[in-house]
Amino acid sequence: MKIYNRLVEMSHTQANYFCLLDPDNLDKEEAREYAVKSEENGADGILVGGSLMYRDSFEENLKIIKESVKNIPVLIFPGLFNFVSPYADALLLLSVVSSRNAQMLIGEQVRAAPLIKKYGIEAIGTGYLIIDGGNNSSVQYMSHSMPIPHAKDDIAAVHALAAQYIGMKLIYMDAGSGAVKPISNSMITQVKSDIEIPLIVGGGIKDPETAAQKAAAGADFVVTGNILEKGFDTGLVREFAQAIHLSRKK
Ligand code: 1GP
Repeated sequence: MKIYNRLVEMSHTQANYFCLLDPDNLDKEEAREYAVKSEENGADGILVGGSLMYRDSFEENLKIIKESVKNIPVLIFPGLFNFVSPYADALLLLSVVSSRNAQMLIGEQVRAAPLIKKYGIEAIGTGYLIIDGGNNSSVQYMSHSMPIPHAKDDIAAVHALAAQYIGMKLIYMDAGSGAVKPISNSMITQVKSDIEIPLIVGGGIKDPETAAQKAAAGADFVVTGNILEKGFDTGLVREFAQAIHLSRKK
């Protein structure tokens, strides 16, 4: 649990910034450039993944991303079991605990398990909560699951708690890529106050001020994805990193 211990330590030190890179949307040069620039401009880690694997570029781009960064962790953020690869520091083994779809709760993980064993990659059990972000997200559609209503902080909290009691090591609350409404500050605060494991928050975070609010509310890791796909703006990445890092002094 080498990388997991590092993530726990990071969450105790400050709020952190993760850049999500979707390998489907990048060519090789972009994968290299985005990875290098994310690290240079203050990102604390890179998530690689998405809901779909449309193009055959996942493993090649993952390898390039891993080779391009020096110190920050590269984590697989899998849509389905076929995102398992040895070319990352660890894999977030997501179970969509907000769902009642057995395939996303345990089916995909069963298919992933032999590959995880074969590659020897660190798998970090992660309770994944899909929260209504005001539009139909890809993750909601692809996982055949009903999101937790945007204003139901208590429902989110009991799902996160259940995931923790089952033994999951992280909670990832996601309003879905391109969400109209990011997860509310009050929901983040409630979930964070109930759990003892690190909390990742993403979906629809489009500006550094909002990112800082999510971190101040209790997110240990704030994720942006979409915003970087419209052309990699190094100044914006730096602003996101600074806003998140300054938001919560421990
Ligand atoms: C999606 O949480 C991530 O799974 C990031 O969302 O693309 O809206 O930043 P965005």
